[in-house]
Amino acid sequence: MAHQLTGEQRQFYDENGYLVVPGLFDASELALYRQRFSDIVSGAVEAAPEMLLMRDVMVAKGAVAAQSDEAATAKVQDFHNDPVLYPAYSTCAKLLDWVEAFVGPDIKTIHSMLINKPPNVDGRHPLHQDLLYFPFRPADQIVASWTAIDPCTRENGCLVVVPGSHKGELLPHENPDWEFVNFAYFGAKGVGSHPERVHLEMNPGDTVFFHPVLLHGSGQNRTQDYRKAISCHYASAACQFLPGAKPVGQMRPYVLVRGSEHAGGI
Ligand SMILES: O=C(O)CCC(=O)C(=O)O
Repeated sequence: MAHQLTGEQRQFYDENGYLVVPGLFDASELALYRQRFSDIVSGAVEAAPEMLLMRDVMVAKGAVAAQSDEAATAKVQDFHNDPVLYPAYSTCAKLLDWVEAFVGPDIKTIHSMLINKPPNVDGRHPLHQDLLYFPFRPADQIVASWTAIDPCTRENGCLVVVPGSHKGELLPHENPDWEFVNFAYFGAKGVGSHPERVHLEMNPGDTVFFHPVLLHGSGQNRTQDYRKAISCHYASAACQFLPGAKPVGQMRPYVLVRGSEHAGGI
């Protein structure tokens, strides 16, 4: 059943384009995600079909010698076939109850990631808008969940958002002019680091829901600890493809996880 947002929460989301929910996941749930990530990147378990394991660009280019698989990995992406992460995070009822408050009762998962920010690499993610990656609309029926697995601080590269930027347009994106940029970490053109950005420092288990047009990114991890987060994007099954657009395909299926399909929907 949909979580009922308070008037204050609804107003905050509408005005700012994001909402932080403290303590949505507990330590045992976060430990499960952490362990599964470790097992996947070390090869202790086989990566699920269609899952992408992405090495940090500095490691891949030999600029940094990583001491472990964990130190070498920027993220695992598209874990919709993983028998642990997907049910334990993306389709868990308490998360879907919140998602329903943003996108309505008919919910599809459209993308998933466990993001690792290891020490000793650049690892920055420039300010960008996730709608770039979704060939369907309306944007208001798409939402991201992003849950801190570790404490996320300014020092270790917490999420950064530009409040209210979701009211703007989808901007053109490009590779930032940095020496080391992870694969497909595009930045919104002309935005830079934006003077109105806000750092979302979060405790483990805190979850932020955000709009796909919200400008967001993250900084470098300047500590010697890891900064992990788990994230999933959701859309209403009623969303419709843009003219001429096609589903991304088998590699990233849109999976109905609550409610009903819509004729002509994604
Ligand atoms: O977790 C992060 O560092 C940022 C992730 C992000 O914004 C993304 O992958 O779109």
